[in-house]
Amino acid sequence: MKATTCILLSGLAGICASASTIEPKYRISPIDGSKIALPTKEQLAFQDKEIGVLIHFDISTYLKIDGCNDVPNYVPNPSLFDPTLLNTDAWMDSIIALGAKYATLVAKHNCGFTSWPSQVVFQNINNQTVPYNYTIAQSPVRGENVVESFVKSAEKYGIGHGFYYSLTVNNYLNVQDSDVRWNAWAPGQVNITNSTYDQIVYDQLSELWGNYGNLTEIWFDGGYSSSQKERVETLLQETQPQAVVFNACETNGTCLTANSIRWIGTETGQAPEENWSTGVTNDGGDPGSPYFCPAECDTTLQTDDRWFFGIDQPLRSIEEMVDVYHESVGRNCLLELDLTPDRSGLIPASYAARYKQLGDFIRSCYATSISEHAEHSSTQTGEYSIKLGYPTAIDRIVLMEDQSNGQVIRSYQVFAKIVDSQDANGTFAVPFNLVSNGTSIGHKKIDIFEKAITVTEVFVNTTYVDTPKWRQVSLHLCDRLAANGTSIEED
Ligand SMILES: *[C@@H]1O[C@H](CO)[C@@H](O)[C@H](O)[C@H]1NC(C)=O
Ligand SMILES: *[C@@H]1O[C@H](CO)[C@@H](O)[C@H](O)[C@H]1NC(C)=O
Ligand SMILES: *[C@@H]1O[C@H](CO)[C@@H](O)[C@H](O)[C@H]1NC(C)=O
Ligand SMILES: *[C@@H]1O[C@H](CO)[C@@H](O)[C@H](O)[C@H]1NC(C)=O
Ligand SMILES: *[C@@H]1O[C@H](CO)[C@@H](O)[C@H](O)[C@H]1NC(C)=O
Ligand SMILES: *[C@@H]1O[C@H](CO)[C@@H](O)[C@H](O)[C@H]1NC(C)=O
Ligand SMILES: *[C@@H]1O[C@H](CO)[C@@H](O)[C@H](O)[C@H]1NC(C)=O
Ligand SMILES: *[C@@H]1O[C@H](CO)[C@@H](O)[C@H](O)[C@H]1NC(C)=O
Ligand SMILES: *[C@@H]1O[C@H](CO)[C@@H](O)[C@H](O)[C@H]1NC(C)=O
Ligand SMILES: *[C@@H]1O[C@H](CO)[C@@H](O)[C@H](O)[C@H]1NC(C)=O
Ligand SMILES: CC(=O)N[C@H]1CO[C@H](CO)[C@@H](O)[C@@H]1O
Repeated sequence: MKATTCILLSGLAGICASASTIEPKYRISPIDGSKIALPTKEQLAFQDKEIGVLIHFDISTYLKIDGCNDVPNYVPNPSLFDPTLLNTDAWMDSIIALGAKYATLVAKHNCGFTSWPSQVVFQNINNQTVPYNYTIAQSPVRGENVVESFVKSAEKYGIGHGFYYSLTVNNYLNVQDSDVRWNAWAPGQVNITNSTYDQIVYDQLSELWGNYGNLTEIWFDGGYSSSQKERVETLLQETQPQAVVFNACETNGTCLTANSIRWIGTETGQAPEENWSTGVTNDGGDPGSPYFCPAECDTTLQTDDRWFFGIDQPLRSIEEMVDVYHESVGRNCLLELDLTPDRSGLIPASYAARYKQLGDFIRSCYATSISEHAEHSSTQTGEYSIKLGYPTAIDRIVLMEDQSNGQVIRSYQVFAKIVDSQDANGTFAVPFNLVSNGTSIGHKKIDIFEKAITVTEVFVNTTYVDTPKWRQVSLHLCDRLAANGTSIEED
């Protein structure tokens, strides 16, 4: 049952037409004169979070189809929304178990249903003032406010919170691609003008951005239209200047805010091997771009790119999710994993177990490093060395740049003195062997070697556009849990 392939429509940011108001910030390389894009402190703090969740819970949770995408005449009855065990603290248990540091809640998806009791009123086509009455207040759980409960829980658990609100589709208002359709009105829809639609968007964003504290992330699914841009930009500056905004840039660099985050271009959770913190296109980015704009890899735990809870929808295996971690966070991309409360309002137990399993793997492999007590040193020419006191088994390296003055490393090579007993012949006087190499490091790069090796020394060499500042270089041994495709059931 797979109706849509790309429910989030994330890549469609390029629909806004007004001129750029955000100038890129960069400095000039003292080495080759190239542009080095500079981050905002909010972007750096956001990249540090590494893992977040995108919570899909809405009237669509009660549908067979995965949300109101591509069904413009469908307005599900609000009486369907009936989470009898709703508890947003319970959501936080899974978020903490996964190791996520921020949570972005779908507050309004494409059906138009708002999971907070929106007080917005507007004029319909006959100039009557009517309420936006397609909200949780029209559902069986009237009196509840999912948005408010979620925010309180997130604050209680120390998780950054944000909102997803789609500006381009609203079935209740008969809107597709940011335009009110003139024909084909369907039951449950109200009749408005295009300018009324923009006003409703502005008023609802004012409620969301004005009443629920400082947001960590704002998620524009499919971007925003040219007629919406200016007021949205002003509201953003007035109410949430510190928020990072997903999909805030057009591919030519017209951005809503300097705190922009870009889409990686797929919903599989995989960044390209080479993925820069800079550039505004929906892919691996561009080391020469003057725009600092890190990528986010949004993906699902359920199979088939299913974002809302699906009855009997299988989950992706732990092996696949471990690969997703390495191909997102391990490739300088934020991992934003879908979190899927079911129709009761709770995270199903099997899902909760899988989130924890993934979090447990990440902690067991990366929370401590085998090289913590080794001798670390770096040079002014971009080299980094780790001398271990004794032959030590490792199977991977974690590289992190300090990007506060921009991402400067352009390529690297990792060498190790390997002393595996069958090769070493009792002497440590072995040469350095190349064990991994690559281009972009940025916030984090994880290289997993072909097999575990015993080493006495590891040496990293780089090319760069300014002397690198290392944040962390560490060695780890995690073996089977991390090998791509290796089954943990093989125990
Ligand atoms: C980006 O493209 C839009 C049209 O989509 C145009 O209005 C805007 O001026 C362009 N900005 C730049 C910086 O080229
Ligand atoms: C609604 O108000 C607008 C502007 O005041 C006017 O142009 C329009 O004719 C009115 N529509 C109806 C149906 O009265
Ligand atoms: C929504 O408001 C309209 C106009 O006031 C009204 O006709 C309709 O019955 C209301 N629907 C619900 C579910 O309250
Ligand atoms: C809204 O604008 C679009 C694009 O200009 C147009 O096709 C549509 O008819 C308009 N809708 C209404 C209700 O006027
Ligand atoms: C919406 O407005 C159009 C144009 O005025 C009209 O043809 C249609 O009947 C209206 N639909 C409803 C449900 O009011
Ligand atoms: C929200 O952020 C502003 C700065 O943008 C800060 O002054 C304010 O204290 C913050 N509020 C909370 C509740 O953290
Ligand atoms: C180990 O040492 C022996 C004796 O010197 C030599 O014949 C052999 O080739 C060495 N093996 C390796 C792998 O270097
Ligand atoms: C990594 O090393 C291989 C083998 O020497 C080489 O072909 C490749 O171009 C290198 N890649 C990078 C990004 O340096
Ligand atoms: C490190 O890179 C520099 C510059 O490319 C090069 O001169 C040097 O030989 C490299 N060192 C090693 C051990 O590869
Ligand atoms: C990693 O595993 C996936 C399936 O989970 C497979 O498609 C892919 O080819 C594997 N990659 C490598 C490098 O083994
Ligand atoms: C290895 C890889 O896929 N690199 C890609 C990184 O992103 C740039 C920009 O999209 C691509 O050109 C590279 O192919």
